[in-house]
Amino acid sequence: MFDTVLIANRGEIALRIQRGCRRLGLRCVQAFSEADRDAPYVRLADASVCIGPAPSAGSYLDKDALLLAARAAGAQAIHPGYGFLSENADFAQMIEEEGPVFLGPPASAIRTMGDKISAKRAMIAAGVPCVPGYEGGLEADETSLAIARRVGFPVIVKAAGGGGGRGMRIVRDESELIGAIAMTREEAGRAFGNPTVYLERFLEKPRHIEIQIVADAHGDCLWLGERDCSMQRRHQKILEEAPAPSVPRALIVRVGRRCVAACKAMGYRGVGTFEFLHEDGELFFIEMNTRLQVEHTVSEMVTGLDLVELQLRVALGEPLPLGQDDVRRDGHAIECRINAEDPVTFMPSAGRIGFWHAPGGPGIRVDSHVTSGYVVPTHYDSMIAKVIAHGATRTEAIARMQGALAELVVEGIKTNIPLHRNLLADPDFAAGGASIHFLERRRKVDRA
Ligand code: MV4
Repeated sequence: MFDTVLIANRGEIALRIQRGCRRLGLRCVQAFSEADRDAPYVRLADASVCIGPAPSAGSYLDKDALLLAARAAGAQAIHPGYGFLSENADFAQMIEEEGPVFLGPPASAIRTMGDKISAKRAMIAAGVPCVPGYEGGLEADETSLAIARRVGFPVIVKAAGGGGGRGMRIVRDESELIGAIAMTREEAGRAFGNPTVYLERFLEKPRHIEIQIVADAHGDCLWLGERDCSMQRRHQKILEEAPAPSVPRALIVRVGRRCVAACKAMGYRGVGTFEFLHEDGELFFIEMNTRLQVEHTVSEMVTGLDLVELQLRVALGEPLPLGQDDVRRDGHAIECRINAEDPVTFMPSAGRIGFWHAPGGPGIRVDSHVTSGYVVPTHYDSMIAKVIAHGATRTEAIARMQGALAELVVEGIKTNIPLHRNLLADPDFAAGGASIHFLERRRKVDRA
């Protein structure tokens, strides 16, 4: 079916995908922009091809350039990684029509999940619990006010074409609803080319819990446990862990099975993630991510599975090599995202890394493309490494992570390592189960 994969992404995930390809004896062709020409991982691939200039619009987001590169390099499959074109239904459809294999779900599934209203409807049909709300388009009028009253204030108005924290507005008072709908519609029309907005009950202090799934092309699908991604700032996750502290196993099992049902109903294939808010002992679906995620690593550490290998195998048409009863959950894993940024102002800190030393030892994994002398380009995401610690217990995973971060050296640029060290030493973090507001509220206390 395919023996060569074009990697249409950069940085640590490009290297991670190369490793998955090598595991299966697949050739990998690394696409790179002019800013990434000298990156060490480009040389580690079997072949490489320049796809355009540094700005992503002309390279990692250029659909035609990537398809041309795949054809020129003899790649019959394209892996989009995360970000960039990974959840672009038009790109997936172009690839489906042109012949190569898109290493993601069918374009139809990306499209359904890309529209947050159709996503929620699909979930309700499959019995996945959703945040109570109204799964239809709203106008800035009295009808919407009646709908919001029925749902109950406070509510949150969300753009159907948004997601990941873009295009939403909290409404606490009835008097503000119609104006909020008008403004969100206006912004959504400009940002996503779709002014449709919907509405949900606003949850005040939830945790962000997500469930990983993988599906093959033969109608089989597995849920691979949950992750807690509540440690975030401005919708950027900083630290993730698996399993989620003090979320009842029975709840995950029940909802995990419904996620599998939803995947089967839509003919899903590949890896995917169901995002939930967790409050008052319940899980409420908000969105689905139809890609391999940054934090897939913590699920790998506790299940012992290689998610990129599975992703490639199911795309090759192989049946899933294990059953639901074979999915393990051993110990606890934590991932710290190491970003090239100022730990206080969060401004990006690009430039040359002088000395780089990656930690190691029992239970430590580092996924990173950087080396001593590597130049962090200004054009892309600031994440330069992921440090993952695994232990028999959460306490052990934290202790191992602290050891790893004590050993990690990144000279020449600013990083958020001090923030991680500080967080790992915080007794409130150690207690586990903090809400999505924890990091931002804690910073305010620090500054006071
Ligand atoms: C919510 C919510 C509270 N109630 N929906 C933000 C990102 C997008 N995926 C959905 N988001 C939220 N939706 C209801 N009904 C709070 C958030 C939210 C959030 C969710 C997950 C992780 C971080 C967040 C930070 C702020 C708000």
